[in-house]
Amino acid sequence: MIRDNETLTLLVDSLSRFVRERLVPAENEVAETDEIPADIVSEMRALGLFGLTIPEEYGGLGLTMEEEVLAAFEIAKTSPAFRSLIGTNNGIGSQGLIIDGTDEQKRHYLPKLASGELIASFALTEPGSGSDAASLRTTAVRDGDHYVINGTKRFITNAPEAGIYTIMARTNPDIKGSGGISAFIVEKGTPGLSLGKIDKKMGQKGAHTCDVIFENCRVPAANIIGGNEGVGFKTAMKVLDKGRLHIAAICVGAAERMLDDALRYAMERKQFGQPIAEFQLVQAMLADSRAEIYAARSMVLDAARRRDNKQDVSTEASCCKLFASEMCGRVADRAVQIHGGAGYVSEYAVERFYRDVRLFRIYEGTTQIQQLVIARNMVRDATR
Ligand code: COS
Repeated sequence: MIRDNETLTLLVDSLSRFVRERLVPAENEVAETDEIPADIVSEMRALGLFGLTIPEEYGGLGLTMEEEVLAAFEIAKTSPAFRSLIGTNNGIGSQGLIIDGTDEQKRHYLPKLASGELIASFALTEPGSGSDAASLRTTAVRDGDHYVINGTKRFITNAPEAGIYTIMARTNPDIKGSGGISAFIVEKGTPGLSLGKIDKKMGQKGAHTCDVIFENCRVPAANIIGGNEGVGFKTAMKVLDKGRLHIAAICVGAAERMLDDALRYAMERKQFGQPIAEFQLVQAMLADSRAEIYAARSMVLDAARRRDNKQDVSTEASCCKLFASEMCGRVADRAVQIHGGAGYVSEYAVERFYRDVRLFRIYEGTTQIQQLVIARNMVRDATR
């Protein structure tokens, strides 16, 4: 945790400079090669970006949620692929261990995740279970000191790069819903663990997803997160509460970048004898975007502070993910519109961002799942 404003400002400023000077100039290369250059990955490691949220005792920076979202606002002002590489170590890949892991599990894995020596990924989704996560069918059957895992996980971010996988599997086949699910850490190279081919996505080139396949994969029983069966679904939901807030912050940063690009273009581009930024119909798009970004930013900061104050922010995290990701989609659409024909060609970053940000309304819970969580919590709270 950064306890003083001066150090926090230094961190946010150095992130902002790194994004501007190193990442933005590399965006086209990443989009064309589908790879983040190795020297940039090394610099990200040296800056401590893989361990932003990992507690200091395990070698990370231990940022609070508020500090994390302030950092995320900056990191998101460039291609989401860069954020995605560090995102699983700071978020869904490591949080299961941080929130519910045993001391030994934390000591074993977290320092390597904080340094970026290991990449973590989070494997919940399956071919037959996406939004209905509790219906997952991957099984983990106890056999002596091991569990034998069988099943397939789908669209797993950073799976091709990962050294460890947080996976949710059913340890009790008699319980069809969430209570039969447990969370495990599975290491790369474990016999029976293999990967599918890398998915060809609409956007986010440089961020890789693929299937993770388990065929009689024997995992030590010591690798069950927290040491207890049957609580893996709750671990996953707690991880997602935090992850959704983080993604909402990313939506704010990405929208700010697109609006900056659109504003600059509108001030340079002349039609009917004057910059198009002087036209009120263009101004309306700029102003609506500014107002919506401000609203999302304020929501995210408020929810982050509440989480730091140990409040249950399941509802607020879903509100933030819902509003910020939809807002980001609207800003992307307006930014393309302001660019006109230029917004439809790849010479301008906005064409790429338009495709990249489409994912924000889908992953870590679709907009419709956020609506469902919010409304369910409202009904539950009203009947208490
Ligand atoms: N924190 C802690 N516990 C939670 C929780 C949370 N945020 N949300 C749910 N739980 C608990 C519930 O309290 C319940 O516990 P009990 O059985 O002890 O009462 C249990 O988990 C099951 O919850 P619920 O009944 O709400 O589960 P459902 O199957 O009805 O659905 C949704 C839950 C739809 C919200 C869940 O499946 C979901 O988030 N789906 C989207 C998955 C997703 O985001 N996927 C993206 C891919 S991962 S990047």
